[in-house]
Amino acid sequence: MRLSQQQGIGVVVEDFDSASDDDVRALKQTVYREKIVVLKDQDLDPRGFLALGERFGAVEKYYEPIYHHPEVPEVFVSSNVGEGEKRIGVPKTGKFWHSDYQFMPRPFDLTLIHPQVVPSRNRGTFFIDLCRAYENLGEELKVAVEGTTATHSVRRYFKIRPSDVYRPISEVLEEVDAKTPPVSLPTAHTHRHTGETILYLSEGFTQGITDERGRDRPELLRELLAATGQLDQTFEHPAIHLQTFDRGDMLIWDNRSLVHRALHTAASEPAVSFRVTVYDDEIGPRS
Ligand code: 7UC
Ligand code: FE
Repeated sequence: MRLSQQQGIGVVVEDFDSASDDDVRALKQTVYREKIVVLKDQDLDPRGFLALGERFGAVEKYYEPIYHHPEVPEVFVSSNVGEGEKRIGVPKTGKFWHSDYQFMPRPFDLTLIHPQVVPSRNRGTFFIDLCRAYENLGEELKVAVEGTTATHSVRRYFKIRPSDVYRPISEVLEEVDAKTPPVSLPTAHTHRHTGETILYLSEGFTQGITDERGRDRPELLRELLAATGQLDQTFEHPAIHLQTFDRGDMLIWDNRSLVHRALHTAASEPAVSFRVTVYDDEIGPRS
């Protein structure tokens, strides 16, 4: 396994052997230390991709079937290709700051993305490190965050399914609220694998912050989102890292430390990517 540091966040990894337990362990430690790994020379079919994911922990299937790969439902498909019956997956996924399954009782530990059709321009994913964001908060904001709770929901970004056509919007929203009720976590909490403090909030999924007396603190949420860089419409905030990729790459990231946001090509060039998400219950030596 050969590592080379990237500009900003993450490392590029070459000569990784997924059959080697040592390599798998080393790679996992690298993901938690560096947050993003770009694994070169993969080219896996959906089954091979699932098998790779299973090397890192328990693969979790997405709760909404419209995203599933028809042959391997554990593979989540993001695609702007194909119409009607021929379509697989869902277009324009994740075009907002978020962490995967942030609105669920347990967000994923690791996300793996394997791009299939790579656009020639405007490709990549933006990332912000929320552990670094916590460290960089001023003393005053750190104190303000203490004892507060953040509430997360998919409500604003739940995608209407083909089967929802002609349903009353109120009924769809009731279903969303019943199936995925909002979840709450301490705004700043400890990363179970690294021991770092994460300022766990996102512009897309975090609907509010309350203080220890249960009072809503919308101005604090805004201030924190701005401090992390998530309100910067120009994407020039120094905390924002643009991760690009080529065909054959596999992106693996620490989904608890990072928020991300898809950069979808404006000129509708075809783009397809596969995703596998993992729960990692193996608590290794803290790196
Ligand atoms: O279509 C999408 O943007 C999917 C999003 C609502 N959830 C992705 C996830 O893993 O949380
Ligand atoms: Fe995502």
